[in-house]
Amino acid sequence: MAESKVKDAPKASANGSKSAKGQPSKVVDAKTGVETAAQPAVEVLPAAHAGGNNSEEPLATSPDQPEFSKEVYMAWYEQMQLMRKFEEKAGQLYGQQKIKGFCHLYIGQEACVAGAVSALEKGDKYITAYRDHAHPLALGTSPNAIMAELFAKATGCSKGKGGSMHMFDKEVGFMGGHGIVGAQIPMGAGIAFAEKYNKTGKLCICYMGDGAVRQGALHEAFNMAMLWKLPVIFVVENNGYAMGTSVQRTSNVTDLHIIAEGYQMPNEPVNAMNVEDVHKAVARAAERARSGEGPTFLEFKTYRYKGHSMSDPAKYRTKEEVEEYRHRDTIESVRHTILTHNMATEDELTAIDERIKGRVQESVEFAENSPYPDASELYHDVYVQSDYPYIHD
Ligand SMILES: Cc1ncc(C[n+]2csc(CCOP(=O)(O)OP(=O)(O)O)c2C)c(N)n1
Ligand SMILES: [Mg+2]
Repeated sequence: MAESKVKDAPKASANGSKSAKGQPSKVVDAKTGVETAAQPAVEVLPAAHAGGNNSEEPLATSPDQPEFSKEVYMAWYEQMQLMRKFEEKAGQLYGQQKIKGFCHLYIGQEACVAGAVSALEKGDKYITAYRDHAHPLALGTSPNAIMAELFAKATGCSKGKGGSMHMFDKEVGFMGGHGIVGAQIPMGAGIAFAEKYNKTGKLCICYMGDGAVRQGALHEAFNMAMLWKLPVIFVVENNGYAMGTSVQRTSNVTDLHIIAEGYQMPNEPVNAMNVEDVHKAVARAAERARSGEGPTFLEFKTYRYKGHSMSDPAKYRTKEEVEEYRHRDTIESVRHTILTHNMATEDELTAIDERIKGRVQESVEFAENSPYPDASELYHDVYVQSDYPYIHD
């Protein structure tokens, strides 16, 4: 078994019967006999998800006793701060028209990736939609290569031909950013099939947005993934909106994880403003996948602070709603835990912040000084098969 990215991160228990808090991780429905993941108590979330105002609630991550080691909290802090600072800079550069085309920022959703990376192993595969800068950053792709991709430069991780929505880095297990809503769902199942077929012991975690669960392909993929017990973790990042349309306006079912019930697929909601909860849920699902029990569907209840893309002024939601989520910001929560439990001092965290800002600035300089791809690149990487017979000059 390859080691976990964050070494001290606790794994789910070996027999799979208990969660990190000692709660059962599976429940059996008395009527149907169907075994599903236990539904841990998920904190009631603010307006976009529950229609309530919880602004008086404390920060998401400030337990009396930290559940994870100092190394884990520090790794989460660094990873999420890198994602945040990188994207803040990308947003600025987009405003200056140095980055063109589409650009969808992940700001606010960082825990969805950081908590998964700490729970999974090297060699596991990740696939997502077009909101895809954070995944490779957390997996270890050089920020230079990601920034260069945003600049459409030849040194980018997709050779400057993918742009913001189509980051790829096979070396770290990142199987891409995908622009067609829901397209990555059957691909995620396919990757998991390959892992099972090749007996690698690895799994695929497949992210999608709340808008994507309306795609027919999801149902076909869920059916086959359950039938063949594929090692896949499907994750819906329910950030409350698909572009400007709220979940409530598009679906009778607003607790999206229960969509999996039709396939008897274990599923659970997760408060994804809390990186610890994300880690624990992914660890439970990974254990299930690796032990041959098949897929899990996790609903990450999360929020994006910015508009859908850079061209969205986000007039469909109130400032108060955004503020409610900012109040439970995942990076601030981890920072709070680190300081409260003397894992690091303010000065040490400030030094980390400065180092990250320097790293981001370095990536901008690298991108600016890199060349654009040569015109001949147009014909490369279109098909895997180099002698594909249907390409004509
Ligand atoms: C098949 C398809 N239909 C429509 C679009 C246009 N489109 C791009 S993003 C988007 C909304 C998706 O929202 P969601 O899945 O919730 O993801 P989020 O942006 O919130 O991360 C739509 C409809 C598309 N890219 N692909
Ligand atoms: Mg959404």
